[in-house]
Order: sequence, then structure tokens, then C-alpha cells
Amino acid sequence: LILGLSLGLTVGRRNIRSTFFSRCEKFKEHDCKKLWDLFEKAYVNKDPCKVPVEAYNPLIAAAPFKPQCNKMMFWSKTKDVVHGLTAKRKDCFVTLEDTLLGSVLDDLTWCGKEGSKDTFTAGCPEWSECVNNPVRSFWNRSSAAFADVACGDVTAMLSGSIDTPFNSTSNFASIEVPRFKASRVKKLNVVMVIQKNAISNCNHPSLKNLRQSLDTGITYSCKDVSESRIQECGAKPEIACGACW
Ligand code: ZNA
Repeated sequence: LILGLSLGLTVGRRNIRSTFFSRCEKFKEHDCKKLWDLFEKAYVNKDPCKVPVEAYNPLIAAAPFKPQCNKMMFWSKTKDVVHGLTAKRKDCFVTLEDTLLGSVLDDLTWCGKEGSKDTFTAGCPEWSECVNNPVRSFWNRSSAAFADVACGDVTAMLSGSIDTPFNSTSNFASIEVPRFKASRVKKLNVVMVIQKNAISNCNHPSLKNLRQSLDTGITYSCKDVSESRIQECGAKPEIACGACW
């Protein structure tokens, strides 16, 4: 029992450095030691509520997001469905969490402390406790950089299971959509994920705000797609990307 408990702990939040390296090494083209050093510099020895988005500029500059036209996938409140799909259909879609930095840091918590050289994974600020916390600033900075390189037809999976599928306070609305530029992005295809007991769909009034926030020249479309259809696309590699829904 004790072994099981300590193993659970070790796997769950085993020092973040080893998780960082083992995830990073799956991407061959990068110097993981250099990336770890730049990552640490962003928050180590700082008050964990005083890490601005800019702190991650050097890290992102060292592992820039590359444009993957017609495959880039954004999401809000649909994380599990989206990653269930992209894990199996990398030929069709790429999310931020499928990129080097996004995959290395997904689902991790980290922070530093003033006067310490260490990285902590417990006792860090909650997401909303302070805006400039190390985790939130990383995701804000990296989602901005990922959206900056969006091109061609872009897909966004929004949830039909919540009151307001396009919420102005989400990262998708506040950080990503404003960075889609008509010079690069041709079209935004919204996929409304319809689960059983869905309460909204493509007719939801909040989607009018989405249309209105798009840069002039970007075409908008929205399609209601059942969760099972999305899973089917993941399960059947023979389905062409364009025929998933
Ligand atoms: N992989 C991530 O943890 C992550 C990714 C975190 C934040 C943003 N992103 C980008 S932005 C992602 O690639 C999507 O394209 C965009 C989604 O951001 P969103 O529109 O704000 O969607 P969401 O479902 O509300 O939040 C996304 C993730 O952010 C969640 O799964 C959480 O990991 C985290 N998060 C957001 N709000 C909170 C939160 N965690 C704790 N408390 C919160 N209030």
C-alpha cells in the first residue's frame, strides 16, 4: 500500500524536470537542456504572482510554433474530446498541446519562490488567484504565439454543453481569435461538440459575437457535430480529414 501510494505520488507529480525532459526528448529536433534552462528563467526566484507573459518570450523564441496551414485546431471547454481526436489524427489536426512546448507542459503546475533556486509543483497559485502566475502566463503567451501563426482554414471546437459556447473571458475569445489575421487565415470552421444533454449549438447568440470579432475577410462556418461522430473520425484513419464531419 505504501509503495502504491508513493508510486502514485511519484508518477503524478514526480519532479517536473524529469517529466519535462522525457516529454521533450520525443521531439528530436530540439535541445531540451537549453529549453529547460530558458523555462526555469521565466519563473525561478520570482514571486509566483509576478510572472508576466513576457517572461516566456525567450523560451518561445527558442522553440517557435511553426505554421501548419489547414490543420490548426483551437478549442474552448472541449479539451478531452479534442485531444482524444488529435492523438489519433495528427494527419488532420494539430493543437497547441501537440506542439513541443504545449505537450511538454500540458497538465503540469509549476512555480518558483523569491529567494529560492527551486521549482515547486505544490503550493503554487490557483489559475484565478492572481493573473500573473507562472502557469497561466505560459498558456497565455503560448496560445498567442500559436494563434499568430494560424493560417489557411482553421478549426475551433466549442462546447454545446455550456451556457455560452463563445465566452469573452475564455482564452480562445480574448487571446486567440483577435490574432487571426485575414492575410493568413482564410476561414474559421467552428465545430460545436454536441454531447447528450447539449444545451447550445451553432444557433447560440454568443456565436454572433464570434463572427463579429473576426478580422474582415475571414469566412466563418459552424457545424453541430455529435461527440460520437468526432470519436469515429479518431477511430477510423481511412476517413479523409475533410470528411470527418
Ligand atoms: N493546455 C492547457 O492547459 C491550456 C491551453 C491552458 C490555457 C489555454 N490553452 C490554449 S488557449 C488551448 O490550446 C486552447 O486553444 C485555448 C483554450 O483556452 P480557453 O478558451 O480559455 O478554454 P478553457 O477550456 O476554458 O481552458 C483551457 C485550459 O486552461 C483548461 O483545460 C485548464 O487547463 C486551463 N484553465 C482555464 N481556466 C481555468 C483553467 N484551469 C484552472 N482554473 C481555471 N479557471
